[in-house]
Amino acid sequence: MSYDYLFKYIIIGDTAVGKSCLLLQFTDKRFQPIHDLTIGVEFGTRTIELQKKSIKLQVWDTAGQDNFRSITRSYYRGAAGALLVYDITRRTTFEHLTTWLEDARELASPNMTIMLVGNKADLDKSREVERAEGEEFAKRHGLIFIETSAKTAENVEKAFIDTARSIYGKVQEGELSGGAGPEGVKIGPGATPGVDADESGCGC
Ligand SMILES: Nc1nc2c(ncn2[C@@H]2O[C@H](COP(=O)(O)OP(=O)(O)OP(=O)(O)O)[C@@H](O)[C@H]2O)c(=O)[nH]1
Ligand SMILES: [Mg+2]
Repeated sequence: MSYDYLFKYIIIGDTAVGKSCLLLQFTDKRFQPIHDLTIGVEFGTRTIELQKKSIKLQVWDTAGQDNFRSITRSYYRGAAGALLVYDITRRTTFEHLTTWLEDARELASPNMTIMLVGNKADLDKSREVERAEGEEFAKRHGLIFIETSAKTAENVEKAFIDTARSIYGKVQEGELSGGAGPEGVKIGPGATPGVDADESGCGC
Protein backbone atom coordinates (compact mmCIF):
# COMPACT_ATOMS: atom_id res chain seq x y z
CA MET A 1 0.00 0.00 0.00
CA SER A 2 1.38 3.40 -0.90
CA TYR A 3 1.52 6.27 1.55
CA ASP A 4 2.32 9.96 1.50
CA TYR A 5 4.59 9.92 4.54
CA LEU A 6 6.25 7.38 6.75
CA PHE A 7 6.88 8.27 10.38
CA LYS A 8 9.07 6.13 12.59
CA TYR A 9 8.17 5.77 16.26
CA ILE A 10 9.78 4.07 19.19
CA ILE A 11 8.01 2.95 22.35
CA ILE A 12 10.16 3.14 25.46
CA GLY A 13 9.71 2.73 29.21
CA ASP A 14 10.22 0.19 32.00
CA THR A 15 9.41 -3.47 31.61
CA ALA A 16 5.74 -4.51 31.94
CA VAL A 17 4.30 -1.00 31.65
CA GLY A 18 2.32 -2.18 28.61
CA LYS A 19 4.39 -1.05 25.60
CA SER A 20 3.74 -4.18 23.53
CA CYS A 21 0.07 -4.17 24.52
CA LEU A 22 -0.33 -0.57 23.36
CA LEU A 23 1.16 -1.47 19.99
CA LEU A 24 -0.97 -4.61 19.67
CA GLN A 25 -4.12 -2.66 20.52
CA PHE A 26 -3.21 -0.03 17.93
CA THR A 27 -2.30 -2.44 15.10
CA ASP A 28 -4.59 -5.43 15.82
CA LYS A 29 -7.27 -4.05 18.17
CA ARG A 30 -6.75 -6.78 20.73
CA PHE A 31 -5.30 -7.18 24.22
CA GLN A 32 -2.69 -9.65 25.45
CA PRO A 33 -3.36 -10.40 29.15
CA ILE A 34 -0.11 -12.31 29.70
CA HIS A 35 3.20 -10.49 29.87
CA ASP A 36 5.02 -11.64 26.77
CA LEU A 37 8.41 -10.13 27.54
CA THR A 38 9.90 -8.36 24.54
CA ILE A 39 13.36 -9.61 23.63
CA GLY A 40 15.36 -6.85 21.95
CA VAL A 41 13.01 -5.01 19.60
CA GLU A 42 9.83 -5.83 17.68
CA PHE A 43 7.88 -3.71 15.27
CA GLY A 44 4.43 -3.11 13.87
CA THR A 45 2.88 -0.80 11.29
CA ARG A 46 -0.43 0.85 10.62
CA THR A 47 -1.39 3.49 8.10
CA ILE A 48 -3.55 6.36 9.29
CA GLU A 49 -5.27 9.24 7.57
CA LEU A 50 -4.39 12.77 8.68
CA GLN A 51 -5.46 15.95 6.91
CA LYS A 52 -6.18 13.91 3.77
CA LYS A 53 -2.68 12.44 3.81
CA SER A 54 -2.00 8.78 4.32
CA ILE A 55 0.71 8.33 6.91
CA LYS A 56 2.34 5.02 7.58
CA LEU A 57 3.45 4.63 11.18
CA GLN A 58 6.34 2.25 11.59
CA VAL A 59 6.54 1.54 15.30
CA TRP A 60 9.51 -0.02 17.05
CA ASP A 61 8.54 -1.63 20.34
CA THR A 62 11.60 -1.90 22.56
CA ALA A 63 12.37 -4.12 25.53
CA GLY A 64 12.09 -2.39 28.89
CA GLN A 65 14.33 -4.76 30.81
CA ASP A 66 17.67 -3.29 31.80
CA ASN A 67 19.75 -5.98 30.12
CA PHE A 68 18.39 -4.94 26.71
CA ARG A 69 19.15 -1.27 27.25
CA SER A 70 22.10 -1.15 24.84
CA ILE A 71 19.95 -2.59 22.02
CA THR A 72 17.13 -0.16 22.79
CA ARG A 73 19.54 2.75 22.74
CA SER A 74 20.43 2.09 19.12
CA TYR A 75 16.82 2.72 18.00
CA TYR A 76 16.42 6.33 19.14
CA ARG A 77 18.28 7.72 16.20
CA GLY A 78 15.96 7.81 13.24
CA ALA A 79 12.73 8.11 15.23
CA ALA A 80 10.38 11.03 14.64
CA GLY A 81 8.17 10.14 17.57
CA ALA A 82 8.43 8.35 20.89
CA LEU A 83 5.82 7.03 23.27
CA LEU A 84 7.42 7.17 26.71
CA VAL A 85 5.28 4.86 28.82
CA TYR A 86 4.86 4.38 32.58
CA ASP A 87 2.36 2.34 34.57
CA ILE A 88 0.03 4.47 36.72
CA THR A 89 -0.15 1.60 39.26
CA ARG A 90 3.64 1.38 39.80
CA ARG A 91 5.32 4.52 41.03
CA THR A 92 8.85 3.25 40.26
CA THR A 93 8.02 3.26 36.55
CA PHE A 94 7.17 6.97 36.88
CA GLU A 95 10.34 7.67 38.85
CA HIS A 96 12.46 6.09 36.10
CA LEU A 97 11.12 8.50 33.47
CA THR A 98 14.03 10.88 33.93
CA THR A 99 16.50 8.12 32.99
CA TRP A 100 14.50 7.34 29.83
CA LEU A 101 14.38 11.02 28.96
CA GLU A 102 18.13 11.35 29.43
CA ASP A 103 18.64 8.60 26.85
CA ALA A 104 16.16 10.27 24.50
CA ARG A 105 17.82 13.67 24.80
CA GLU A 106 21.25 12.18 24.28
CA LEU A 107 20.47 9.81 21.41
CA ALA A 108 17.44 11.07 19.53
CA SER A 109 16.97 13.94 17.12
CA PRO A 110 16.20 17.13 19.09
CA ASN A 111 13.07 17.44 16.95
CA MET A 112 11.62 14.13 18.12
CA THR A 113 8.07 14.44 19.43
CA ILE A 114 7.69 12.69 22.78
CA MET A 115 4.28 11.61 24.05
CA LEU A 116 4.25 10.74 27.76
CA VAL A 117 1.81 7.87 28.29
CA GLY A 118 0.40 6.90 31.70
CA ASN A 119 -0.90 3.41 30.89
CA LYS A 120 -3.27 1.02 32.73
CA ALA A 121 -5.82 3.77 33.38
CA ASP A 122 -8.45 1.01 33.79
CA LEU A 123 -6.78 0.10 37.11
CA ASP A 124 -7.72 3.37 38.75
CA LYS A 125 -8.27 1.67 42.15
CA SER A 126 -4.59 0.65 42.26
CA ARG A 127 -3.34 4.01 41.05
CA GLU A 128 -0.02 5.20 42.55
CA VAL A 129 0.59 8.16 40.23
CA GLU A 130 -1.98 10.92 40.00
CA ARG A 131 -2.94 12.23 36.60
CA ALA A 132 -1.85 15.74 37.66
CA GLU A 133 1.66 14.45 38.39
CA GLY A 134 1.93 13.07 34.86
CA GLU A 135 0.65 16.34 33.44
CA GLU A 136 3.10 18.33 35.51
CA PHE A 137 6.06 16.16 34.49
CA ALA A 138 5.10 16.48 30.82
CA LYS A 139 4.75 20.23 31.07
CA ARG A 140 8.11 20.58 32.79
CA HIS A 141 9.89 18.56 30.10
CA GLY A 142 8.01 19.79 27.02
CA LEU A 143 6.19 16.53 26.32
CA ILE A 144 2.63 15.81 25.23
CA PHE A 145 0.66 13.84 27.83
CA ILE A 146 -2.09 11.25 27.80
CA GLU A 147 -3.44 8.46 30.01
CA THR A 148 -4.39 5.24 28.23
CA SER A 149 -5.59 1.71 28.75
CA ALA A 150 -4.24 -0.93 26.39
CA LYS A 151 -6.86 -3.22 27.94
CA THR A 152 -10.00 -1.20 27.18
CA ALA A 153 -8.34 0.65 24.25
CA GLU A 154 -9.14 4.00 25.87
CA ASN A 155 -7.07 6.75 24.23
CA VAL A 156 -4.75 4.29 22.49
CA GLU A 157 -5.56 5.57 19.00
CA LYS A 158 -5.35 9.12 20.27
CA ALA A 159 -1.85 8.56 21.68
CA PHE A 160 -0.49 7.43 18.32
CA ILE A 161 -2.50 9.89 16.22
CA ASP A 162 -1.81 12.99 18.32
CA THR A 163 1.89 12.14 18.09
CA ALA A 164 1.57 11.93 14.29
CA ARG A 165 -0.28 15.25 14.27
CA SER A 166 2.59 16.91 16.13
CA ILE A 167 5.18 15.40 13.77
CA TYR A 168 3.15 16.42 10.72
CA GLY A 169 2.97 19.95 12.10
CA LYS A 170 6.77 19.99 12.30
CA VAL A 171 7.03 18.72 8.71
CA GLN A 172 4.76 21.52 7.54
CA GLU A 173 6.73 24.08 9.51
CA GLY A 174 9.88 22.85 7.79
CA GLU A 175 11.42 21.62 11.05
CA LEU A 176 11.66 18.09 9.67
CA SER A 177 13.02 17.67 6.19
CA GLY A 178 11.10 14.58 5.08
CA GLY A 179 14.22 13.46 3.29
CA ALA A 180 16.25 10.35 3.92
CA GLY A 181 17.89 11.97 6.94
CA PRO A 182 17.96 10.68 10.49
CA GLU A 183 14.76 12.38 11.63
CA GLY A 184 12.37 9.48 11.11
CA VAL A 185 10.21 11.04 8.40
CA LYS A 186 10.15 9.85 4.81
CA ILE A 187 8.10 11.03 1.90
CA GLY A 188 6.34 7.95 0.57
CA PRO A 189 6.02 6.53 -2.91
CA GLY A 190 2.60 8.22 -2.93
CA ALA A 191 1.03 7.93 -6.35
CA THR A 192 3.34 5.14 -7.48
CA PRO A 193 1.19 2.03 -6.99
CA GLY A 194 2.74 -1.14 -5.71
CA VAL A 195 5.89 0.49 -4.44
CA ASP A 196 6.37 0.29 -0.73
CA ALA A 197 10.00 0.68 0.03
CA ASP A 198 9.73 0.02 3.74
CA GLU A 199 7.48 -3.04 3.88
CA SER A 200 10.44 -5.09 5.08
CA GLY A 201 10.59 -2.92 8.17
CA CYS A 202 14.33 -2.72 7.90
CA GLY A 203 14.13 1.05 8.24
CA CYS A 204 17.05 1.46 5.91
N1 LIG B 1 -5.05 -3.87 33.30
C1 LIG B 1 -4.17 -3.57 32.35
N2 LIG B 1 -3.12 -4.38 32.11
C2 LIG B 1 -2.26 -4.06 31.12
C3 LIG B 1 -2.42 -2.88 30.34
N3 LIG B 1 -1.41 -2.84 29.45
C4 LIG B 1 -0.67 -3.92 29.66
N4 LIG B 1 -1.16 -4.67 30.66
C5 LIG B 1 -0.58 -5.91 31.20
O1 LIG B 1 0.73 -5.61 31.68
C6 LIG B 1 1.62 -6.69 31.40
C7 LIG B 1 2.81 -6.19 30.61
O2 LIG B 1 2.42 -5.75 29.32
P1 LIG B 1 3.44 -5.69 28.09
O3 LIG B 1 2.78 -4.91 27.03
O4 LIG B 1 3.94 -7.03 27.75
O5 LIG B 1 4.62 -4.85 28.76
P2 LIG B 1 5.95 -4.26 28.07
O6 LIG B 1 6.06 -2.86 28.50
O7 LIG B 1 5.93 -4.52 26.61
O8 LIG B 1 7.10 -5.09 28.77
P3 LIG B 1 8.59 -5.46 28.19
O9 LIG B 1 8.41 -6.07 26.84
O10 LIG B 1 9.17 -6.41 29.18
O11 LIG B 1 9.37 -4.19 28.17
C8 LIG B 1 0.79 -7.76 30.66
O12 LIG B 1 0.37 -8.73 31.59
C9 LIG B 1 -0.39 -6.98 30.13
O13 LIG B 1 -1.52 -7.76 29.98
C10 LIG B 1 -3.53 -2.03 30.62
O14 LIG B 1 -3.75 -0.96 30.03
N5 LIG B 1 -4.37 -2.43 31.65
MG1 LIG C 1 7.09 -5.64 25.39
